[in-house]
Amino acid sequence: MIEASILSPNPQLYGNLHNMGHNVIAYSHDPDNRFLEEFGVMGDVTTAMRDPIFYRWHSFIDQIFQKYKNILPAYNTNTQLAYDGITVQSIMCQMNQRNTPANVILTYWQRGELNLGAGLDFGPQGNVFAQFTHLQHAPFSWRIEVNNNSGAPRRGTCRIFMCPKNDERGMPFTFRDQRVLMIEMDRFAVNLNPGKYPSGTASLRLLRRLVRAKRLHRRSILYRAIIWACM
Ligand SMILES: [Cu+2]
Repeated sequence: MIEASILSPNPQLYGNLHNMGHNVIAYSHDPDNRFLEEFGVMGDVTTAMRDPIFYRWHSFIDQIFQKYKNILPAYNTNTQLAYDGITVQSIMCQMNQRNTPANVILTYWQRGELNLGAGLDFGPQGNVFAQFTHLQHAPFSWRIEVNNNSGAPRRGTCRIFMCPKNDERGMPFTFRDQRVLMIEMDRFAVNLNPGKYPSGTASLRLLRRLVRAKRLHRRSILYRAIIWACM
């Protein structure tokens, strides 16, 4: 099994490829634990991204899914992907300031400071501050015009993805290549009353959801699998 969780049946038989890869790498310096070494950063979801092999391992897991999906028949866009009576008229994003152009978002570098004191188990006790520079973006909203022609209230899940249109030579991507480069920007449930109306959502919603999930994960290892699957 590639993405096992505590709910998976017969774990001894089906295994747990993604998570076991983390564990094997995390114990590669002391495989049979004869030196009683602690596990490396790949063994914990809060630190795994600090090891460069994290990205190689996740790419490998993604490729297994993509190889499998490539052998499946294409979805039928009428019967499997459409939502009867619901049509999206338009979608755009706009920064949360007056007179800003449509579909332009602003990113910039931001200096931050982090207290690493609680995460270090060597050296003197106390605060250890690290300064770092990270990518930030100006707040923006989505504006999605949706038409509900079904005559009844409907409920749906809105999922927004961002992906590059052109490759490094400026040539348009084929959809087959493009779809594996998509990043999920937001996901939320909506109630759609009959008629036509725009809906707007804050771009930070997804970030907040992830932060909440990470807090919950400390209490439940089920969330560990979910967060890893999201990364
Ligand atoms: Cu992983």
